[in-house]
Amino acid sequence: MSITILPVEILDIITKDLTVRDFLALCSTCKALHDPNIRLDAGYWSHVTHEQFRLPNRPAVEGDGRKWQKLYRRLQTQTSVFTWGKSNRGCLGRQGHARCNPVPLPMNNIKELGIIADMQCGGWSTSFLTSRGLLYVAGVLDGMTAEYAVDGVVARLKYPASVPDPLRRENPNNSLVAIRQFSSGRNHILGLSDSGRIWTWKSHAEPALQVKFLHADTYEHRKVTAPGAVKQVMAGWNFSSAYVTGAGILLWGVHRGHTDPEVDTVVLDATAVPWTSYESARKSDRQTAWKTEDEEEIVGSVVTWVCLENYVVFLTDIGRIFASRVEWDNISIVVGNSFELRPLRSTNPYPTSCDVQGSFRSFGVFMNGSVAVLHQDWLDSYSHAQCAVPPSALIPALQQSGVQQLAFGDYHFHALHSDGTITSYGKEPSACGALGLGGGWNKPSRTIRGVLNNHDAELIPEARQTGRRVWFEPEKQKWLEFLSRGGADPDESKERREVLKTRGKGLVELSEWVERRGRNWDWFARGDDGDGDGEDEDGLGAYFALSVSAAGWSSGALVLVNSALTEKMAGRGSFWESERFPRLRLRDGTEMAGTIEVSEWTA
Ligand SMILES: *[C@@H]1O[C@H](CO)[C@@H](O)[C@H](O)[C@H]1NC(C)=O
Ligand SMILES: *[C@@H]1O[C@H](CO)[C@@H](O)[C@H](O)[C@H]1NC(C)=O
Ligand SMILES: *[C@@H]1O[C@H](CO)[C@@H](O)[C@H](O)[C@H]1NC(C)=O
Ligand SMILES: CC(=O)N[C@H]1CO[C@H](CO)[C@@H](O)[C@@H]1O
Repeated sequence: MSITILPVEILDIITKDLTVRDFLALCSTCKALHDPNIRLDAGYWSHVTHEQFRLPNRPAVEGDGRKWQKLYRRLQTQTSVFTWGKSNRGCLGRQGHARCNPVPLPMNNIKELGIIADMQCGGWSTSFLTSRGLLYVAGVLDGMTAEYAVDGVVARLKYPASVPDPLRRENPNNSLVAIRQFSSGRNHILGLSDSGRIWTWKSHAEPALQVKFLHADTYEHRKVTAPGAVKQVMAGWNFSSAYVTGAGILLWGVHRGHTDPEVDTVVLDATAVPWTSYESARKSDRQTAWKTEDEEEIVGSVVTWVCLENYVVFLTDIGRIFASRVEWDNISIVVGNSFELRPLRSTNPYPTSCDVQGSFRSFGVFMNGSVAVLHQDWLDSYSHAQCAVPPSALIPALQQSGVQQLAFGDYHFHALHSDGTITSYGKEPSACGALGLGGGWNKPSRTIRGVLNNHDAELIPEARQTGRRVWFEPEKQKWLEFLSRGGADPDESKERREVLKTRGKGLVELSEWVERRGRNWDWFARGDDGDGDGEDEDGLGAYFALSVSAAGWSSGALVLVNSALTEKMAGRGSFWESERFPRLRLRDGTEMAGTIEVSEWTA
């Protein structure tokens, strides 16, 4: 019997244990194994990419083997963290205290830390995980305290003296401290180690505490399917949670106030969220394992969940979404009954790419390519009156547009799409730049993107149709300034540019035109030479975002930067300098003022 007749799923199990070098060697042994179905198998490449770089697993993420292989290659050298929005106690990880930071810029001093696997924003911090399992933070965890950090400096999170220093990789106990997955709340961080231990931090200056539970045993070095294994941790606005196999989602308040340096563990009284402990069992007894005790509801087993300010919302493996209200009794958590959010139930019995993501007061539900964005107020109304999903939840730009991740700040949010782009929605308090759409504070270069600067800044509602992308290219910012000052012929465009002041008729079309032009930037920047000289051979472009995060009034993204391409583009200089301020035909059929020809729209 030949190995090549095995189905791909079986081959996956065999190849999973191979290093990339061995896998490639295997694939080059014969023609049958060199077949793209095997050589570019999505199962293998996504597994090895996640394992080796500690990339977080998100249910909504899909990709073919080719994409995963490209990511695998580029992750080795190209990760960078960009931040924007309000600079608050050093959370942007760069120097300076500008009140408005609408242009995404890379964080200082993180190149030498190695490959970045994940990044998240907290209320006053940006934290990130490296592929070695080390956690770092810029800013301070709790801005309600007198804690300060040095601007532009990142601190490595500390551990108690009783466990090894995670920098010493050769220590056999390193799995106790190397972080596999982490989560940032507003003012604290939770980490789950390779061994399955939960750590909690409340300050970058103090060592972590290990978390144990009074009424649920947890065990390390176990398969995640074994009872007592910790599968995932999730930090909420002001509480913590973990999924413990057999016990379900456990909640506890943020632990504060230990001063004894000898103490390395806290034992907490956690509260289980009802209906979250059912396990998916073997096919034959699936149904019984999945049902509530009184057999009233079929729940399924938890795939993932989010912690909002007042709710926990969880997704199960049969594509159903449930919510439970979180109440406080002084500092203890009391959790209400779980109830299904029926309007979110898929009409398809086998929905794909299901996920739920969110924080603070908003969350998004992903189901087979469509995404609903909801506020926790809707959960209040639904629990009283079973109301339908409001039509405004279905933002056109987020439907069937490959959304893989949503990240919510207090008033703004972002979507990460499968092509590595990020779009922005909502508003910026104090016009702080949290949308990341570039331009200068209160300048036409912001208005031209559809950001209306008053005391707060808000995106025009029409931008929800196609979205407004965050631009990482420095040249695009220069182009924005150039264009909004009038382009090549400021006198000729004077009358047309009035729309940037009046914000009246024509602004919708103008900002959409600028958006489309920006989306085709790589093509313009490279010109017509079509030399195919290989800088972008993987087709991921100059900037490819792997994840996005937001909290409060700021945001960040983990981005792969192809420096060969960025240098090439920068080398082309201001190739746009003969460009005029566009003259557009408007939706009502009229044309903008001016004498030049009506501008073409980019596809
Ligand atoms: C590893 O941890 C165990 C249990 O905590 C301890 O007994 C042992 O001394 C540790 N080994 C090292 C090398 O730190
Ligand atoms: C809340 O709990 C803390 C700590 O247990 C206690 O000191 C305080 O008195 C409690 N407050 C109320 C209002 O019960
Ligand atoms: C957590 O936040 C909620 C909602 O803002 C608040 O009602 C509650 O008192 C907070 N709990 C603690 C312990 O701070
Ligand atoms: C199972 C299912 O409903 N799949 C659909 C998901 O959405 C894509 C894109 O719209 C459809 O092509 C699939 O049929």
